[in-house]
Amino acid sequence: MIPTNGAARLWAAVSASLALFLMITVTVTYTGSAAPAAATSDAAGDPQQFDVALSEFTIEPAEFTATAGASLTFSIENTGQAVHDFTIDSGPQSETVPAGGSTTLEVDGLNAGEYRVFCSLPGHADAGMEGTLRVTDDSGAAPEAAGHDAGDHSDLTPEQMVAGHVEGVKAFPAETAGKGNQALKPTMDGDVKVFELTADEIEWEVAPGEVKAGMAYNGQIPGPRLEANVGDRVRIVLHNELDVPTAVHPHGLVVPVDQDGVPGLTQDPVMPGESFTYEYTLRNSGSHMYHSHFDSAVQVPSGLLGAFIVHGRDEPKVDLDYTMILNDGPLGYTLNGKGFPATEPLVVDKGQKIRVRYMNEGLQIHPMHLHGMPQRVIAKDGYALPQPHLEDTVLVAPGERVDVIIDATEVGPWAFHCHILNHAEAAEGMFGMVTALMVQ
Ligand SMILES: [Cu+2]
Repeated sequence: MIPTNGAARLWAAVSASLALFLMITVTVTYTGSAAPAAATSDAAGDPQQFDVALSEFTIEPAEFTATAGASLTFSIENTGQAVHDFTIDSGPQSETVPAGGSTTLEVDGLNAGEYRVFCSLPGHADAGMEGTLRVTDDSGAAPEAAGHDAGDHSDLTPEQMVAGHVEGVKAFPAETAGKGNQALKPTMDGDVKVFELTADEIEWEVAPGEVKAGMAYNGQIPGPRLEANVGDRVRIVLHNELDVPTAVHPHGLVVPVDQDGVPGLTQDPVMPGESFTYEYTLRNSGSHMYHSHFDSAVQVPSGLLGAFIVHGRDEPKVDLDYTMILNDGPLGYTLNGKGFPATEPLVVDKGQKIRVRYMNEGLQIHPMHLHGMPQRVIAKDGYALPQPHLEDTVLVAPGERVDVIIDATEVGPWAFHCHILNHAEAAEGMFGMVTALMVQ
């Protein structure tokens, strides 16, 4: 769905004010303020080793003390549920570490000083993943601040902050390569609807110029949207072109256990180069998903996920039926695989009705807040609620699907974003889980 010219004009007219709709959260920005020094010839050159544990949202320990000029080895373990890294203010940075993973960061000869250490993933430092590395010289002289105080939340001038915000909003919706969640038309084999899914590693442009390593079904993140009707017989043929094993789990669907896609429990893993065929009859309608169930804390946030919508009887009539898949991890904070300003606006006319099917494939919760109009919550996990109710902020936990109806009664460009604000905005402007509902 591409906004019309009218919508784009409407958007441009009020773009400058949109930035003010969201509370500004500030994050620390940093510059390389202390160049690594050559190791000195004294005892300071002895190697020093530190164990570091990363989790949501702490770095343990939060304080390190080292000697100037020494070779420092940080043995880093990610004990959390999300992807993290370990970054030192002067520039050295570990590779990103998946949940349960570990890595090592070697740093040679830092100058005496106080350095901020943190996780560089958007929002993680603000959420608490930061600490201090004190590097002292032999003289025991008090270290000079080499980085920035924890309380010094931005190097940006007010004008630079405004410029960043306006630039992002002006660029919205920004063009990027690749589009996920595209409807996949099945082929028919008799009465069976056949969907072919090929899993492979890809490069994915999350936001303009921001290309990240991901995993995808049919080259798109989220994977193609599967749609069928309750009572249909479907066949899902998975081809594994990844370098690692995988499998597909039909999340939310009631299927025979041997179709549940859990390697080791219900089937063998699908090895690189192999294929696997699932076939079942759709028994329950609603907003469901399919995703990898192998090394899933890596494969799902990396992109091996998609919507599986089963249409039933008595569905509400709407003008726009919009699937919004939430994700967090190696691709950052995304809506349908893209971060603001590359997210897609929802464009409707005044008086129209929208159904949003939220699906959370990430490892974190995301409270989705729409400005201007309430959201009528009609279904949870594909099951109709006996008593629909209104909310303006709809919490979607990992694995959950929540369906809402929005009556587009108020004209204008309405901010629509995750209300964990560091999933949506930084001092430099909005990013990640932000889009807009544009009512013309
Ligand atoms: Cu969020």
